[in-house]
Amino acid sequence: GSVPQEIETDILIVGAGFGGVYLLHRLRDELGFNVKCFEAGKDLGGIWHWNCYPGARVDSPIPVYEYSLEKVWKNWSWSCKYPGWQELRRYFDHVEQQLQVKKDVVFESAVVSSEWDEKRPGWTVKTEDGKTARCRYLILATGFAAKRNFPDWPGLDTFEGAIHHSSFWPEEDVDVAGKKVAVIGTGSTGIQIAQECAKRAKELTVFQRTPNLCLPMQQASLTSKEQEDRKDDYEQFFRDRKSTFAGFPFDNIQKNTLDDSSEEREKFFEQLWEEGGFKLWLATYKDMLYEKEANRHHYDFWAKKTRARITDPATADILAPLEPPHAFGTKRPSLEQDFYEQFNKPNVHVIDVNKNPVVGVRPRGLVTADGKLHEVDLIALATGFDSVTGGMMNMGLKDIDGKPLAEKWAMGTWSYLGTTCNGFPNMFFLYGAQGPTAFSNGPTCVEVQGDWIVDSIRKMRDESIQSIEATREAEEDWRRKITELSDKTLFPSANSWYMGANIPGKPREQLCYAGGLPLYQKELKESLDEGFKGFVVVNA
Ligand code: NA7
Repeated sequence: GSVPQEIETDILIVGAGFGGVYLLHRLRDELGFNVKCFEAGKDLGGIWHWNCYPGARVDSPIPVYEYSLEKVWKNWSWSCKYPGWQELRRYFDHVEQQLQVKKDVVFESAVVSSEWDEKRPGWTVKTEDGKTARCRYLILATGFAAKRNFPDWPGLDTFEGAIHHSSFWPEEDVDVAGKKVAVIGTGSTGIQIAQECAKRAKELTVFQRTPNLCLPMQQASLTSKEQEDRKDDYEQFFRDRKSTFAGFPFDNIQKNTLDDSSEEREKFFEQLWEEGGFKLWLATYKDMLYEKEANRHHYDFWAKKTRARITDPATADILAPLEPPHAFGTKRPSLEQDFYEQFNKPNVHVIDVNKNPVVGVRPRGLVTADGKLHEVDLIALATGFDSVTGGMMNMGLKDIDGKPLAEKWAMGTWSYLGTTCNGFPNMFFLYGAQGPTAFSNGPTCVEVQGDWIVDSIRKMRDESIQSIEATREAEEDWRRKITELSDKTLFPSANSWYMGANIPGKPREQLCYAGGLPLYQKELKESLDEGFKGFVVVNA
């Protein structure tokens, strides 16, 4: 049907991924609010709408990586532990069938401005194509990867082959068979693209800046029967999921790395390796992310296991060097299946762009500092995002005094609870800055934060509160907590997107809450229980 150019609604959500859809459903169907959603893409799914590059697959196993809503899980089953993007898209089709959210989502509507209107009071939000929405509450569910990062190489636009950023891959499948492919970047995305393309391309060259300390996925197919048999425990499972540090059904053990003998340690590491996924990262000794020596034991085990899979020693030195490029787990490890074995093929190469950087692009390929032209037909840019803060700073949000958020955050990030900002009354966000975002499973995190947003809005309605606005002091306190929690860990020592260090010129700071979900939920609860502690409350 036709979409009105002027929308009036109680609540406007931006983004229809995991977070946005959850909130739309709860606020509309449970609380009875009038809710609308602007979504830049053409369908539900957020990152799973955008990610259709070859090999795109989730790195958290189901049922951790799904909604806890019974209506959704009760008649859904997956084909495997770590589903690919096609299946995640089908999941969102199923979500739609169960929740009917689409009638309230306006697609292809990228938000370009948002201003506070003191008279109503509320927000006026505009989209690129001229639509306007007026709302009392504004919720940003735009995720941590809404702004792409491109290399600034001279000549990029002169390239005559195909060039695609991972999050903007063409809908129609790009066939790499018989083609020479370059993959730039080895984050989670680059690893997946390379692993997949190596099996079909004529030649594959991976341009690696930092080795990814990949963990074994241990993928497995699943039957519906197996899943149905477990469903009696799902309610408990989803409750437990919120009670661990990272929102997974496991946690680090209450032991330090050096408490065990080297034989015991080796045995334990082997077990975590066999179980696979993030276990060596998140179900290991409790001091791994805090103590250098403990961390080094993890790295050495990882390097030993990984080097054994790579036949050429020079290649092994690039992909899995003996000296750690950064402390283990201080950058996001990707999950792989047979990534390392690909480099044992004669047509698959890796180039260390730290030693030999790309200096420019020519019509037929990439030129490295040693003067070599690497001729390719397709460049896959897996160069990531202006993560966590970039998306929110890129949508024209202004505070009550008309000051852009991009200006407020130019020298560093300030929020309260990772869900609200001073100067932005009745605006909430989730899975973004200063929340548990980078250090927690997405669906768990958005439900934790989403539930708090729902509870807050319900409380405001029940108590006739017109607006809440985080105080500047509360923001300063929160920022201090973010920094203190992070400074105890080894995270600040790595050049990661967690630290804003992947984008030239971006302030170096911890962008996420490193205290774990239980402590985070305590903070959220405390603010609500103490009558919006840390907020200025205006009664209607
Ligand atoms: P990431 O994790 O930010 O990875 C981007 C990769 O691209 C990373 O290896 C970067 O190296 C590399 N990069 C970035 N710019 C360049 C240039 N100019 N030259 C060479 N290499 C470059 O993004 P992903 O999309 O893989 O993953 C994002 C998140 O999605 C991931 O963490 C999961 O949570 C899911 P660097 O490491 O900075 O040296």
